[in-house]
Amino acid sequence: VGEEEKKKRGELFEVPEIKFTKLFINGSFVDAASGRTFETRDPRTGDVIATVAEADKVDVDSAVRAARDAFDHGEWPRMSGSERGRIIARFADLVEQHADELAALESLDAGKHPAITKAVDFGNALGSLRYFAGAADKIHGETLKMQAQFQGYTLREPLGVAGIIIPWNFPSTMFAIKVAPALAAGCAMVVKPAEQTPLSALYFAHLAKQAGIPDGVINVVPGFGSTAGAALASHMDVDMVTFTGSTEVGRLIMKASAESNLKPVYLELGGKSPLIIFDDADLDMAVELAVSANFVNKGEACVAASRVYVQERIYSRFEEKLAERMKSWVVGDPFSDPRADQGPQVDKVQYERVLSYIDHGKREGATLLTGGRPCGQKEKGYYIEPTVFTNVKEDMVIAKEEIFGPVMCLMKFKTVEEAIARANDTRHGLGAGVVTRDLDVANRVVRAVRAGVVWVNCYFALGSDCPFGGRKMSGFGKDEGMHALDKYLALKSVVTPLRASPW
Ligand code: TXE
Repeated sequence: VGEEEKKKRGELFEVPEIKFTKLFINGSFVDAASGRTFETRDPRTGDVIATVAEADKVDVDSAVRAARDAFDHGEWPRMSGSERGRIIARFADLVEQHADELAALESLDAGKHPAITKAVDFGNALGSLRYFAGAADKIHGETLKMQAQFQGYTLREPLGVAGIIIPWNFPSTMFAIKVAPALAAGCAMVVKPAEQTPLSALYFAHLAKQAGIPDGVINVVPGFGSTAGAALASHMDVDMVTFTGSTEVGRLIMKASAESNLKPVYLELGGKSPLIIFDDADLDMAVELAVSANFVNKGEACVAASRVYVQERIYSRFEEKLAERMKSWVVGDPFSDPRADQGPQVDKVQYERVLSYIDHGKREGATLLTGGRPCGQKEKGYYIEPTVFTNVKEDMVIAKEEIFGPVMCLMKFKTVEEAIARANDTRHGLGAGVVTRDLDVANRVVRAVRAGVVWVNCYFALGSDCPFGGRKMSGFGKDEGMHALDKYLALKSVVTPLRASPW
């Protein structure tokens, strides 16, 4: 099949032109006040893709001022919900019209596969924009009966200026699942994309303006965490912060809130999610789930099931099948090889971090079933072989800490009780999976496991109406679903006296 045919089939994407590299403040693309820029790199080669304006505290101040003004005096929070919904839906249509270009841009910046990015990342982003477009006119309070002489009602009002700090693993999805409910609620916002992947958020900002979202409602300030991110988290005029990223930075954000204006913060942090496979499972399906739950998006997924527990009786057969399956898993350049299942890690820091975990696993005495080495092409790019460790002990670092790369830890268990206890023996609580044909066993695990989402005979199944967010040190607060709106709304109780009634 020729290149033209592949393009038509959506299998080949062109490397896109970079159009937006400045900060987006109050409806305009502007340079940083300091004039400084930073480089964003192509993980396939390590080469510079573009230099991007670098926001620091001064620029964050300007962006917050613009958002404050749009919220305090602008039309967005005062508009009817249905009008806001109409504009958000238009924004979604524009994103859809530019999905090929956006998917290619995102893939270039983050080392993803453009066809998968278009289907999955943008599928989720569009789903979320459209879901919250539909929710914008369905935000209402309750009537309160109260006591004999009083009655009351609640108003759910837009909270104000939202600070949105997002990571680099699913930049577009993260942007949409936080920006869409904030828009529906009537908030104004400042978005700080990750320094590794600033490009798609800037493109989104341009489309938001075209869709008719008023100036100042969405501001985007690419820059580093310790400067731009920290300035947003500690800003006195920011009314809430929603953050997805590392546990360490989650802690810093709570601290910044405590030491500034006590703004509510919502944190979606790392995980070390268990996938429990019982001995009655469909073995082929179980292998496929374990593979996708660990190696999709090169393992850069907060809900990756990096602890796979397999019941004793099927353990060796599972191991054999898994090793066989991995032979056909392709690591390669997602732009030139449409068959590539796995691209490069997002940057050099993550690449080295994942490799150091792999070394740790080897030193701690775990056995390599597959992978375990870097596999860059011509010594370039941040590629790592999909790696499966067996003989993993619960107290090994690789079984405890989030690796955030293509590394699976395989472990054996005997009973349901043991599986549940080991699954819960972690500081994290983001996702969990159970594979079995026995409904009673599935239900026992579902009820007992402490996680934000539990998948039965599937994994990674998410959707715009499915609340997503963790427990324990995986954070708190939900993205997606109607609950997500609560983060961006203030609940006000209103009480009025009841005059003596004639009957
Ligand atoms: O995350 P950071 P990093 C985990 C994963 C990964 C590790 C480190 O284990 O290996 O974290 O990744 C901004 N104040 N996850 O270092 O630093 C930063 O600029 C305010 C899991 O890249 O947490 C970026 O926009 N903001 C995770 C965002 O925080 C700050 C996804 C995330 O970066 C800041 C990513 C500060 N002081 C990493 N410091 C998930 N839950 O999916 C940084 N930032």
